[in-house]
Amino acid sequence: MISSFVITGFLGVGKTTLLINTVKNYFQDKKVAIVINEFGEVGVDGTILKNVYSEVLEISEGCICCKLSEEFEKGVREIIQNYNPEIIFVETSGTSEPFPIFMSLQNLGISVDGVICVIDTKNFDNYKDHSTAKYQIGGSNILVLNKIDLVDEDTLKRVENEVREIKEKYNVKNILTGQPIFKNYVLFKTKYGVLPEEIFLGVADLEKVSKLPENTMPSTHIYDDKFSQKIIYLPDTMEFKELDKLLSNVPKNIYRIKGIVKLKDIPNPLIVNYSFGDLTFEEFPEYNGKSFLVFIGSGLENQNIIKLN
Ligand SMILES: Nc1nc2c(ncn2[C@@H]2O[C@H](COP(=O)(O)OP(=O)(O)OP(=O)(O)O)[C@@H](O)[C@H]2O)c(=O)[nH]1
Ligand SMILES: [Mg+2]
Repeated sequence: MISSFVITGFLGVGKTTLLINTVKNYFQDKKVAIVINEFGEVGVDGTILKNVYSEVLEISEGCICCKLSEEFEKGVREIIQNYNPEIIFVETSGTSEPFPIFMSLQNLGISVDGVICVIDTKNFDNYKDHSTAKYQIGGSNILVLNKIDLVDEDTLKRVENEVREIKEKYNVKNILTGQPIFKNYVLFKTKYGVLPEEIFLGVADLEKVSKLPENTMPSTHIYDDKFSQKIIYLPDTMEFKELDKLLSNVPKNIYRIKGIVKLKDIPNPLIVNYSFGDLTFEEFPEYNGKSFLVFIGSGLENQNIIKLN
C-alpha cells in the first residue's frame, strides 16, 4: 500500500521548509512524490520543490479541501500511474483544511500515516482567530510548533497551551458517533521544520485510527475566512532597494507575500518570503521565469497594492 502524509498549517508557517529540510533526508532511498496545492495561480513552492524532488504535482488554483477534490484525486491517480511512488506528501494550501484531503487519500486506497499541522509559534497570535487555522489543528494528529528560534520560553509555553486547547475543542469528530477521529496526537517543537525520523516511521500511527464509516462527514469548515490574492509581475529592471522598499510597508490585511524576483543589481533571482511582517530573501539561481510576487490576504480585491514607477 502506498503511504502518505498530509502537511497542513496556515499561510507561511513553514510547510514547504519542512518538505525541503526534513522529508528529503529521511526518504533518500524511497520514491517520493509531492503534491502541492498553493493558494494562487502561480506556483512558487512547486517551482522550488521541483528543484529538490523529481516528482512534484502542482494543483494550483483554488483550494483542494473545498473545490478541487476531483482534480486532486485525478492528479494523485495520475502520479501513481506514471511514477509509482512509495510515499506521497501532500502540502495543502495555507487556507485549506486537511480533513477532506485525508478522506480523499483514503478513498484512493492510500494509507494516511500522519496529518502534520505546522504552526508558526511567532506569528500564531496574528492568525489563530481564523477558523481555518483552528480546523487545521483539529484535523491533524502531529502538531509542530515551528519557528521556535523566534520566540522566548514564555511565548512558547503560552502558544503550546493555546494550541492544545484548540486541539481539544476542534478535534475532528465522527458526527454519527461523536467520537474523535484521531484518538490521540503528538506535539513537537522545532525550527525550520526539522523533525525526528520516528514521526515518519509511525510514532503517531494513524493506522490505529479506524477507517471512516461511509457517508460520514466530520463537522467541518465554516467558510467565514475570506482570503484573496493578487499577482504582480515586476520588471527585471528593478533594483534591490526598490523591492525592499516595496516590502517594507505592507498593510496589515496582507498576511503573506511570496514570489521569485530577478533584480538588476543582484546576480541571481531571489525567492521572496514574507509572512506577518517577517521578510526573507534567498537566492534561486536555477529560476529563469518571470519576476512576480503573489500577495495573499483578506479584502485585497479593491486594493491597489503597489505602485510601480
Ligand atoms: N526563523 C525561521 N524562519 C522559518 C522557519 N521555518 C520556516 N521559516 C521561513 O518562513 C518562510 C515561509 O516558509 P515556507 O516553508 O515557505 O512556509 P509555507 O507554510 O510553505 O507557506 P505557504 O505555502 O505560502 O503557506 C520562509 O522564509 C522560511 O525560510 C523557522 O523555524 N524559523
Ligand atoms: Mg508552502
